[in-house]
Amino acid sequence: MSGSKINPDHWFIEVHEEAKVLAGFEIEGKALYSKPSDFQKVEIYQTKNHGKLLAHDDKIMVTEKDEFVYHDMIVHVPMFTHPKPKHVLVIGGGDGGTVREVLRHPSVETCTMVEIDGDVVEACKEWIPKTSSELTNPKVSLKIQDGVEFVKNSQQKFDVILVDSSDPIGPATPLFNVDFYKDINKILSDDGIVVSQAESPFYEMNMQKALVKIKAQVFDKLHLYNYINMSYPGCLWSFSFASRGLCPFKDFDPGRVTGEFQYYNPQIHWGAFMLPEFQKKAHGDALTPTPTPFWK
Ligand code: SPD
Repeated sequence: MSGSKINPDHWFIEVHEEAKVLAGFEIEGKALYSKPSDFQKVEIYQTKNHGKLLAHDDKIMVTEKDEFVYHDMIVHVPMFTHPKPKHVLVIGGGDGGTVREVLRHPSVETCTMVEIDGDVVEACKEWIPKTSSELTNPKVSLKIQDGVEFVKNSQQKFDVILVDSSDPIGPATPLFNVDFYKDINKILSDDGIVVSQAESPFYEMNMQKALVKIKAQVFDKLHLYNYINMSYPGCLWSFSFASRGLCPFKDFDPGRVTGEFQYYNPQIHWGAFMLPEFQKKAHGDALTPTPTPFWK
């Protein structure tokens, strides 16, 4: 493959302007879906080797081939830490992959998904059933509305809240704000957990630090954990885990992990929280310390 000529018309390319790197996928034909919604440009392509690809404003959100990594990690880490998550809130996540994984946990009674952009949901229902198939499940209450407004006004309490946002540009910008997390804290049950998409430690460290600073002001416990996303620039990406008390190590019982996953397992659950030195240093003491390793 090296040295082959690329015809840009046959590729979907996400350029990271600052880092001067790109992520690219060879595509078949024209876009399956391409429309400016009220909030952003929404596109779906058929790639040659990664299944369908969803992009918002030229940023890759999911590809069918590796979406399982992102969705396993945003969902199963908190859901297997919480002893019995019954009520789950997903903010964003219009492709449906997060909801799909939430519903694999039998303790779940309700899953509320609040997505600002109804066009993303409709496009994914039509073109990406692999992620959107569970959006019509009777346990799901799908609300097309602003997640910021929803958390401000909701009277309901949630055991696990998953902020499955796009990058902090366009409609997701207010989801990277301290007031949003203060409102989230008000609707979190006493043993609740909040996990948020926390960007790339390689190329978006400033955004990651800003998010950590915000969540540290609101929550007692705050960790970052990493996952490998082959479709996003830089490949190493993070989620942040915050809670009023539940700990992803002490309160995690590997014996509760049942079901077959393509990425998640109890070893990954632990290992994902072991951060590389550059990332630990960047966050200093803003994060809750991880346990002493077993070899000390
Ligand atoms: N640059 C991509 C940031 C993460 C986007 N969220 C993906 C949504 C998957 N449900």
